[in-house]
Amino acid sequence: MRRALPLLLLLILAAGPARAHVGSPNVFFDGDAGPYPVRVIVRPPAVIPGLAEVTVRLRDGHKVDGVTVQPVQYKAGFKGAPPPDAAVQVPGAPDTWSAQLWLMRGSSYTVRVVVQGPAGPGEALVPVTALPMKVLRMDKGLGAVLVFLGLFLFVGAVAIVGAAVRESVLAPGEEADGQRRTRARALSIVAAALFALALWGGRNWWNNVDGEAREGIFKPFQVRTSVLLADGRPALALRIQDERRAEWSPLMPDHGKLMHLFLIREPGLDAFAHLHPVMKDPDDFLAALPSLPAGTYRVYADVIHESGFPQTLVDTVKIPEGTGGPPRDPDDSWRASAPLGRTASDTSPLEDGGSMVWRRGPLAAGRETELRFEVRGPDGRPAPLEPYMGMPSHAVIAKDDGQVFVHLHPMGTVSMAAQQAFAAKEMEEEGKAVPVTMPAMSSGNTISFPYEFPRPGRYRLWVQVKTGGKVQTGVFDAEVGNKGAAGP
Ligand SMILES: [Cu+2]
Repeated sequence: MRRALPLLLLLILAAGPARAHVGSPNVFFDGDAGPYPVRVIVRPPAVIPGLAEVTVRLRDGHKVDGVTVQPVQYKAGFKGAPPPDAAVQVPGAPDTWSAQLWLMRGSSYTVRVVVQGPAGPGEALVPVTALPMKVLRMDKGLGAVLVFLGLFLFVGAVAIVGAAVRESVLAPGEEADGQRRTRARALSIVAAALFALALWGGRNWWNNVDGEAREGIFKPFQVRTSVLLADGRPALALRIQDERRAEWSPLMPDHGKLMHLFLIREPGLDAFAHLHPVMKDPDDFLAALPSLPAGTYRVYADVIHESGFPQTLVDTVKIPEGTGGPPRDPDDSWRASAPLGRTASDTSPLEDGGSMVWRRGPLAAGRETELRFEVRGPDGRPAPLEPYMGMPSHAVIAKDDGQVFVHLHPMGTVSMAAQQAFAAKEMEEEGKAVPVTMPAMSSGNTISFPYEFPRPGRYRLWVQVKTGGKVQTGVFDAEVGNKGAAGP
């Protein structure tokens, strides 16, 4: 036992955290739980089933009596949800509560957050997508320990067979004769072969299970984009080519559009477009192309299913010279700018002669931050913001290598359409009307986005607002350091 203890300790240590970010999976929500303004952060697990970490912070420092969180899977509904878990007040941060939730299936969920306080209960729905994003790798040290233990068992089992054949029927102290020894040796070899066969079978079984897990890793729908002539001008055509299409629930509009398609020119990220393709048939989308410099563009198309499940469809497309013409959708917008790295300024000129200023704070990967911007008119005075597709602002953040793309709003990364889908379900099942957070427009000329850069590196940000009836896009670059590099 004394010898087993360090080994056991080694096993426990070796099984420590193995988490990596894929894309930008963490969910941010700035909104209200009834009378309480809250920020909810959900860090979904990378493997399913897995534990999601939920943080609920009272944004104006409210003192409340308790917070519960409950995972509600879309298909199972509110009736089929497990009972709510009580969140624990974080020591030293009385306005912050934290909890862990098991997400059992790859699906769209909402986390129902209920705050109990002096002003009564308040509820918020925070949509979260649980997806198997990776297969956990075995730690090398743990692997070595297991190989050693396996060898030990194998040799031990063969030795037991040999000893049993040789000595089990002998009286104590009696020596085995030559015939017994020979038989023991022969049967040891047979036993070793049988055990090896069993190991080989086990290996095949494991490879099957592992292969299934790898196939279960979520991949968005496959799409093919191309440029073709429609009504005499170049247009971007996107076709969904995926077997799963028929089994999944149909798409629903978010901010009033079925698809929000973003084009980002490679490699300098120096041209950007935010288009709203029109559905020609359930698998075909078409958008007239605005005037963009020719080149290779990354395509990111945001869609959301009626189950509240969002996807970003990804492709690349070559855009030729000679695009342009009036936008077919008045909410389409585009912007060309200097390549990544040459926009170090915190002030970005806007199309109308005004400017947008980034009130930049320290940026570190994996650390919650507030991206805050101010909009000024051509006269240098604060410019009042008008809603752009129902939001005070839309922002897109992309990493230079294409590995991170996120579309966010002042209310965070959650999709309003997903929130509404769950609110409608709650109304239907429980007759309870949960007000869906409507983004406040009262912020004057300032907007801020809750976010956490998933990994260090170079990023570009496009921040879109509407002033004077026109969409304006501010362009900023960010160098994101390692956690810990930016001070406490
Ligand atoms: Cu948006």
